[in-house]
Parts: sequence; structure tokens; C-alpha cells
Amino acid sequence: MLKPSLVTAAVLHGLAVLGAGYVRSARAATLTVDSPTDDSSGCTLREAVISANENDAEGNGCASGDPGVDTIVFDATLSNEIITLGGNAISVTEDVIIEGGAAPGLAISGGGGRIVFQGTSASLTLRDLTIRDGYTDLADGAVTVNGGSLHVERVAFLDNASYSGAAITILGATSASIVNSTIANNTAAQLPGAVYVANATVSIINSTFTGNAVQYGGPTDLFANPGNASATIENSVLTGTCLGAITSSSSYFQDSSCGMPTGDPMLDSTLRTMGSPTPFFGLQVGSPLRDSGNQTICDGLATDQRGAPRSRDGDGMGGAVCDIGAIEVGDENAVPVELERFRVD
Ligand SMILES: [Ca+2]
Ligand SMILES: [Ca+2]
Ligand SMILES: [Ca+2]
Repeated sequence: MLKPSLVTAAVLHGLAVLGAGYVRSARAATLTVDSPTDDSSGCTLREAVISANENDAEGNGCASGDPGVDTIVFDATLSNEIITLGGNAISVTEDVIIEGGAAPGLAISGGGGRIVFQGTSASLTLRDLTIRDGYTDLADGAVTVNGGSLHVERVAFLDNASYSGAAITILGATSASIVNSTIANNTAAQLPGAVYVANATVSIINSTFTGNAVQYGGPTDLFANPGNASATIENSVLTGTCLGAITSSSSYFQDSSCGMPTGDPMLDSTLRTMGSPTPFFGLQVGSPLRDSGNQTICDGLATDQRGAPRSRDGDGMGGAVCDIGAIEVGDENAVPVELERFRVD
């Protein structure tokens, strides 16, 4: 018979083994992209996603992926670089987080010849990235998912083009969200210009849609298939048009198709960067978006798209209330937005 101390030791050993097994099954890798190319030099974005998909280093210059949710980050030397894809879109087949915050100004480009990410039955999370110049003549977006989930946070989708849904096309998802993001200047042949949602419910929070277009008709900004999909828009600004099963609150629209029209949001006419991870449209002095958000909705957001703190007082009166859209600006009476630097309080 084992002495009690040995029994305890054996039990503890067993727990340690179980614990080790649990840690092993949940282990996830962090893979660092260090190449701005889409060839095989160093660890490219495409190679990092392959490692994350395959849970192997694949001998490609990246670390090995693991069965947990791997995170792909970018070396700081890739700041302000454009990774232009060649060949096909990058295929995401296993859960992954792709995060560009360590390389401010980094953009991933379809080079006007392909979409950027194609997710299949995987959870795809994108943060602090610019996705631009995706192109296809098919009904896909620069980011297209079918199954799994899609979460987009502090991402700028710019100048993508396709047959429909040029920025984001969701063909099916268990969950989907677009938060603190800018969807601008995307163009499709027809319905819709920017974001297409089917077989999913998408939540759009504190985001800015502007300058999106359709060539042959249909909504410019958002379509949620009323037969099988829906979209909720909160604390967001859309200057274009919408169609489908859409509900909205605490938002600012120029067109009644997206919700109650409220007028000109007074966005800046050009994109700014000012050292932030992604480009954005600032707010003109006097913009009605300032301090007009529902604070309960943005309570969960520590920052805006560029990383500036939420919420801040935009008019020197009434305390800190969040702004509608992707950007939170400071007190316009103290610091005009054009003079604001990154992360000013
Ligand atoms: Ca390589
Ligand atoms: Ca993996
Ligand atoms: Ca504010």
C-alpha cells in the first residue's frame, strides 16, 4: 500500500500529466512574417499561413504552426511596406489571427489581379491591417469566407474591386464582425459594392463606410441576404446605400436605405495616416459624429481604428463619449484633428 504522501505525489503527477496534455492540445504558435515578398525568401505571409494551416514548418522559413489558434505577426521592418500577392489568393483553412500592429502602415495587396484571403471553414481574425487592391471578376471580396467565422478589427479595406462584395464577401459564417474599421473606395460591378453577407449574421460596430460604388446598380455599401442573413449596424457611419435584412442604431447615414438618414457626417475628404497602423478618414471640425455614439456599445473598445484611446471628449462639454465611426478624435476646441498626432490624449 502506498503511503499517503506517495498517493498524493502520484495524484499530483497524474494531474501534471493531464495538465501537460491539456496544454499540448491547446498550444498555439506565433509566426513572424519577415519578408515583404510573395516568393519564398524568408518567411512570407503566404508561407506563414501555410504553416498555420498545416501545423508544420513546411521547411519554408517560418516557424511551425500548431493545432491551436496560431497568430501571424509582422516584423517591424515591414512598416509601410506593401506585400503584393502573386498567384492565387491566400487560402486559410485553419483558425488563425493575422495581426499587423507591429508593422504600422503595412498593406496586403491583391495587386489588382486576385483577392487577398479566402477562408474555408476556419475562424479568420484580421487586426491592424490594410487590405487593398484585391480584384476578381467573380462574386468574391478581397476577403471571402465560406464557413467558419470572420472577425475584422482596426482594418482598412481600400480600393478593392470585384463583380460584387468587393471588400468582404461572407458566403456563410457562424459569426462575423467588423469593428473599428474603414471600408472605403471599393467598387463592384453590381450589388453590393463593399460588403456582401449570406448565411450569417454580421455585427458592424464603430466602422466607417465611404466612397464605395457599384457600376450597374444595387447598394454601394452593404447587402445582407434577407432569406438567410442579417446585419446590425451600431455606432457606424455609412455614406452609401444598403439593402436587405439590416437593423441599425446610434449611427449616421446619408441615405435612408441604411437607416434613418441624418445628413453629411463631415468626414475628411482624404485618407490620413499620421503614423497609425492603418489609414483612416478624420473628422472635420464640427462633424456631427463627435460624441454621438452610444457609449454602452463602445465601452468594450479600448481604442479607435488607429489605436487612439476611446472614448474622448470631442467638444469640451459633457465628458468623454465615443464618436460614431472608426475614429475617435480629441477636443476640437483644443486640438484640431489635422494637428493630432498618433495616440494623443
Ligand atoms: Ca520562405
Ligand atoms: Ca494551426
Ligand atoms: Ca468623443
